[in-house]
Amino acid sequence: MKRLSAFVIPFALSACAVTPSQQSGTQPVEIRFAAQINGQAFECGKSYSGVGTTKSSITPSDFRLYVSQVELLTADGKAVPVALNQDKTWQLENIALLDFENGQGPCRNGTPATNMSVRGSVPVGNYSGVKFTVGVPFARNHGDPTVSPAPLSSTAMFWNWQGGYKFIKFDMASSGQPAVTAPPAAHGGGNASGFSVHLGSTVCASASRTQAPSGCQNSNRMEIRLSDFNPANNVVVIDMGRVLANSNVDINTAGTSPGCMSFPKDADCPAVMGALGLAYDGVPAAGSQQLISKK
Ligand SMILES: [Cu+2]
Repeated sequence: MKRLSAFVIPFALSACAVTPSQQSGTQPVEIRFAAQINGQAFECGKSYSGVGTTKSSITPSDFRLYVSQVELLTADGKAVPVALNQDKTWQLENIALLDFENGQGPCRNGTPATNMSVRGSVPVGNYSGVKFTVGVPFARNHGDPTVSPAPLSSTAMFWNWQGGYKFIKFDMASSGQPAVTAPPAAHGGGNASGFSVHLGSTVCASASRTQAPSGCQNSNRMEIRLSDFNPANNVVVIDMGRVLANSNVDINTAGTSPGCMSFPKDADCPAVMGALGLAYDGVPAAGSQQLISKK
């Protein structure tokens, strides 16, 4: 009987002309992301004019971020998780790293590989929107990157056990703060020159920077929901120029991290955190987040 079944099974499969994904009732989905500065495509080392309150010219040197808990929305608003392809490079569990820098020019501290989409599958169905979080879930946010699987193995994207990962890492030089090689910030910011936007959890309760916390006062995760979004036709736009619109990127408040690295009591942060739609130093954001839209 065993020998017979070994012949029967392949025969049965070949007679049935469905693909493996149809058999399991799922369909593949790819959600594409485009990084921009005020509507222009992001490129390492390119100069962008008219940024911030001083209409500064900026030159970016890094742009990476984590997204997680990606879900598609049905017409009646139900959120259906996207099962991410576990590719051992960019996607782990429900977490994906988007990487828009290619290691060229001023992005030399980055990586040659880039990643501009999230890939996975959903149950067969009709979807009309997308929902995701910018950030790493708490349960995965305070581990050790040197022993974590990719994409949580990036030490460049990590502060320390206490703070966890940088959810967003955007670095740049500006007219007023040209790129110079400086030692990393005390907060572990890295690329400590120019004006940076590093988003992550802050005021995390643990005995020291090298111990995982029980929780964080400011989780600083961004919840994004885009309706009328069809992955086949639409792209998620991530525009740092819009986040910097009300910031003076030509100066840095003395004694604080370059730009805004989410930490409390940094005068460079209210305009940035507000544009991310996040409360800062106990003050709620005045409006909704400006970073993410669709086209
Ligand atoms: Cu890269």
